[in-house]
Amino acid sequence: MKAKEFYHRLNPTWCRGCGLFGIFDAIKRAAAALDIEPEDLVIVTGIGCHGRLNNYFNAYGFHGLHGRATPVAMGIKLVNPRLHVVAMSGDGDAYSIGLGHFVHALRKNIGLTYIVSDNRLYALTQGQASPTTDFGMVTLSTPLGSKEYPIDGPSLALAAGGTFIARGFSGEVANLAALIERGMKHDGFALIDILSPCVTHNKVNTYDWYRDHIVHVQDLPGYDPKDRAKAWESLSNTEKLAVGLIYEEAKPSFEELVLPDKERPIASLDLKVDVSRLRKIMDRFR
Ligand SMILES: Cc1ncc(C[n+]2csc(CCOP(=O)(O)OP(=O)(O)O)c2C)c(N)n1
Ligand code: SF4
Repeated sequence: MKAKEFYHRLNPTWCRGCGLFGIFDAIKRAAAALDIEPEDLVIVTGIGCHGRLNNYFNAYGFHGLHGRATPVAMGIKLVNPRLHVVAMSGDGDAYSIGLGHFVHALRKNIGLTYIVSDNRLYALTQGQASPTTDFGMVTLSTPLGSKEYPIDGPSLALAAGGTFIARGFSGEVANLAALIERGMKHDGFALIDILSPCVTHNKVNTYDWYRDHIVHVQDLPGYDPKDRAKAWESLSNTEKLAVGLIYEEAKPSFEELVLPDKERPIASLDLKVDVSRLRKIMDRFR
């Protein structure tokens, strides 16, 4: 497969220079490197600028409700675990309205690749503060500077029992594609949180700002992504944001534990439905 085979005829409408272009490119490169056929790939998105992404893929897509990318993706994965299911959110979609779903998907270790485009604000709605907005930052909804302390997706993921936790930067597409490829191969829930500039509404966290504020974990002496203590240490550094594969652990995935046969989609099982019972229930609500 070539990355271009995943291109759809529609051209992205994102602003010129948006970090979402780098993410888009990296997902396609990862899917091509894994030789995934377009019909075996599903992209599920939430609501936001990131939510346009599934429209530009030559693959299956589902544009869900705000904050609901993970539950939709979980449903798809459980019904047909042979599919590669990539869920995509913004920082608002994932860490604000979708936070409960995020934490439960993590603890279940369900086999999704979850990509969060973190531009540190709500972009589609014109730049309000989000849960990852820096303290003191002036946004459309915080004209006097945000008075809330930000939260960090990868740290939350580690606390919730995440088994694959990575952070990428949309300005480093080759590294990002390699991280996504690894995440797609992971057996269980893989979070790839991506530092991704919104060139229109966020004039603080720019490409140059990120380049000055990131550290690649593979450059840290003795870094081992299997070492939980090292992962905490790297995530605790708020001056230099840890980028790369931060933590990885082998644990059975949810679908492996709950499905009778991972290779046989639920859709193909002979699940006997008692139609008369169903009708009775429906009649009660007519
Ligand atoms: C239930 C619900 N609440 C609020 C909105 C309005 N809304 C649309 S997009 C959005 C935030 C988008 O921010 P984020 O998820 O970070 O995505 P981005 O646009 O930055 O990619 C909000 C609040 C909505 N569509 N649905
Ligand atoms: S508003 Fe920001 S996040 Fe949305 S497309 Fe433009 S640059 Fe990208």
